[in-house]
Amino acid sequence: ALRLVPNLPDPAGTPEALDERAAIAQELARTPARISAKYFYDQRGCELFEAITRLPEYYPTRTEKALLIERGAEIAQSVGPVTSLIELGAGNCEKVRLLLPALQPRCFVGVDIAGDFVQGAVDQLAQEFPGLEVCAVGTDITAPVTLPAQVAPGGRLVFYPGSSIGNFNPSGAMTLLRQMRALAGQGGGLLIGIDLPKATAVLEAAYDDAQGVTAEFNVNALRHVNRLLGSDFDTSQWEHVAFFNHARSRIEMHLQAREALQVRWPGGERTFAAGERIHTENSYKYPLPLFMQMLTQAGFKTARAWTDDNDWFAVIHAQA
Ligand code: AVI
Repeated sequence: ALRLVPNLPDPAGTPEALDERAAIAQELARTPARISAKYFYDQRGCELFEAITRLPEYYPTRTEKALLIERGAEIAQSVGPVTSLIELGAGNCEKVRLLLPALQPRCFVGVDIAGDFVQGAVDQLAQEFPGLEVCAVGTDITAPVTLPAQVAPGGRLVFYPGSSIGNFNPSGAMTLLRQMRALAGQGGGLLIGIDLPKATAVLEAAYDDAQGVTAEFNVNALRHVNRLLGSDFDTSQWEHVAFFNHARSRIEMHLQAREALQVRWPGGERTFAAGERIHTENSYKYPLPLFMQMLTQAGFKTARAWTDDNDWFAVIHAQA
């Protein structure tokens, strides 16, 4: 197994870490305050997200996995021969296991902002699939991803499952789609999962589960920010809020102050009124025809989609 993790997280005190702290503080100081959804994913956040994917209310993961299993042969036929399979936001590399037997790539690259977490996952994958070259790249996928030199330019399939594209705003999603087309290169492709609009009650339950795992996932971002920024958020003062914004076709997650409070960090502070919110995440639900148009606009040549019987989720193969 090839071990390679460029762009490791910056130790505190480097210019990058200072920039990051300044960016977090700036977002906290605005009204409404924001915390980027990328701060969900510290070690505990990754574990909580895994727990979310197993919740009865959180339909996207199991619906997508069922599609990859049941339509796997058709998907593999549409995709054709693959040399390098590159998964963005690979996390625990669970879904790619469903594709590896049919696609038989020579090399698997797991890219994730949580570098250590994805390194562990690709190491595990290498043990399960002898002969598969693996590597982990710890980076924020919103910047163009630099692949290790060992990854051949031809025969690439970029895999972006889980409907994570929905966590970007539409213009950010378009930028990302263009970057993914560039990463796939001439003759390559993209296999992407997207969550589709559906009954509000189904959507809202998926983001506000009865066991409170999503609430804990949301609140955990405050602990992560406390470590990065040196802030003193008290998690018991914050409540999880999730709802579907129809006008924008997106689930919104917020943290709402249970009481009037103050948060301090080195070089800054702010007060929150009781009921004031910090916006932590959007999860856009694109109608399939609209998303197909976005793929065309991003320069993909053809696209084919597979959906489940309820039309809740789609897996799409687009040719770069
Ligand atoms: C990672 N992403 C696709 C998840 C979603 O459904 O938007 C993140 C998530 N947030 C709350 N639950 C899950």
